[in-house]
Amino acid sequence: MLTLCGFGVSNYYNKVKFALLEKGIAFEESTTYVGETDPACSPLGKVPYLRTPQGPLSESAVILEYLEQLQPQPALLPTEPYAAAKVREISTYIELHLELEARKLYPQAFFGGKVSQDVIDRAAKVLRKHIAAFSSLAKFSPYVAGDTFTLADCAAAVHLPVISMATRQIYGEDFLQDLPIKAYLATLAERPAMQRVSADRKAANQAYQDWIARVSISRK
Ligand SMILES: N[C@@H](CCC(=O)N[C@@H](CS)C(=O)NCC(=O)O)C(=O)O
Repeated sequence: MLTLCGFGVSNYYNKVKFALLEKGIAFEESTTYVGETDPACSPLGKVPYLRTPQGPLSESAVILEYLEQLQPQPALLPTEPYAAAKVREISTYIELHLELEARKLYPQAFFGGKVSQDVIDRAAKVLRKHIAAFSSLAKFSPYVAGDTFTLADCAAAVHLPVISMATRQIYGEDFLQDLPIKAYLATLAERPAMQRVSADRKAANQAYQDWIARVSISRK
């Protein structure tokens, strides 16, 4: 049995959970917050990580590729090499060029912290450039890489809404507003796997807030 470690509010955790559910792979969940991770499983202390019968595995993109090889059907990657590479390209743009850049804003956008004006200004420039590049690749017809649901949708489903929220919060403008994100998310919301991820995320939110409160009290 596989065990997915992390917490249900994490976008990277939900990306892996979405893929597990779409593929119908049996798994257990182990709630593990940042700071409580096992260094033997996640050397950088990040979540999610997966415990497998053979050993642990970290990095969500790697985990998705593992799941695809572990159980090829239903396929979330095309078999044709170029088509598969295009799916990976879109996933990489979302995570490396959009999410990682937007993440610089999260402390202020979501966690009551402060980000310097310099970081905010620079992120705006970079995000606008990267979103334009992503827009030239993304299809939304109706899935992010074309007419078939793929691994890239597991990433897009969890990251794009957070990027919208962060830019709205910091700049007063949703930087993804020119993309058909609303219709795209509505299409994904018809999928039972997405419905489960969304419901579990809502349920996990209170436990996460309680954990944050406990941790901040114990640090005082
Ligand atoms: N590249 C990693 C990113 C995972 C990640 O950043 N997870 C966040 C939670 S959403 C985390 O663990 N943050 C704590 C940290 O970076 O130390 C992956 O794809 O798994």
